[in-house]
Amino acid sequence: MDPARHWYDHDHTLTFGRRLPDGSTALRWRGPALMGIVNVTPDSFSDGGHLVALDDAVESGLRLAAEGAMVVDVGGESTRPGAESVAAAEELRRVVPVIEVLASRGLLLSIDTRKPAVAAAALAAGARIVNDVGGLRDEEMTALCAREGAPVVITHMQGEPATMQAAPHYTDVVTEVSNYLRAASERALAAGVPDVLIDPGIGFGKTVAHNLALLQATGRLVAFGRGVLVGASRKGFLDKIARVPRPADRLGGSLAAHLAAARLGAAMLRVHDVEQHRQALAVEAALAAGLTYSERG
Ligand code: HH2
Repeated sequence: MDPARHWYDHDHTLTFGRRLPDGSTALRWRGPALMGIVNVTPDSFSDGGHLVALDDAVESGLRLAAEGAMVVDVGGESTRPGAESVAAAEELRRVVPVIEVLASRGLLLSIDTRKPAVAAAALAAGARIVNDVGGLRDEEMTALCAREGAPVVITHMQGEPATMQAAPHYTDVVTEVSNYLRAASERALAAGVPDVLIDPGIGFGKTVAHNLALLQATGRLVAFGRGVLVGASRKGFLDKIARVPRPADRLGGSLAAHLAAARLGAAMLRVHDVEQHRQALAVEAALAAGLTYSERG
């Protein structure tokens, strides 16, 4: 981040290997952008439930975009601690129809998956960005994104979702996560992936202390010169700090964590509550601008 400029007017870019609908090959934005979350992860997936899930997912994607999400992230496998993995065929069945509809409505979509087969189908259906919480550990995923010209969100995760919260351990969490993200980005770019965002992976094999250290060190990741994505929305560490057992009640904690990351230069925030984050960022930016703030009408 350019130290001469405030976080709220820093320019960010994400480069694509294929043209976007407006003919450009780069997405440019100013200040922290919002990535809205659409989960297509129903517990049971009867045929009746499928239609309901499709309608709900499409409606929520459109709403998040209308509220100000620059990107809408569609996922068909929960990666919450303890979650079991889902077969690729099932994940595909969940996400592809949603992506087809939302892409046809002009939304910029990312596919949240660790599976190359799911990413390939999602890109073919109209998604543009791959959000790989597996952190591009799979070479097939790297090759696919290079071939398809899709930029990737590279996320750090220690272990696998089923067991990652059992006993997270680091000697120096910030250095280890930074080194991982730096090496993974360099590998991806050398393999032909057009661009990356890097993500410390809040809650992915981390204790409360690890998550706090990483949020506080957002600036160290920003200094690599790649956009930094932070996803703390409704995560379990907020409950441990502020005692909020129900994830849907964790908006206040999510906002506090994300505003801290924004002030330290995060380029994108992955959130469930787009409208409330848009408001909070607008006020935070106005306050930070202080006397230099001018009415925008
Ligand atoms: N967190 C979740 C899922 N995908 N992607 C990125 N880049 N960063 C994250 O922190 C991240 C992510 C959390 O997992 P899930 O269990 O799917 O819940 P939800 O998608 O509702 O946040």
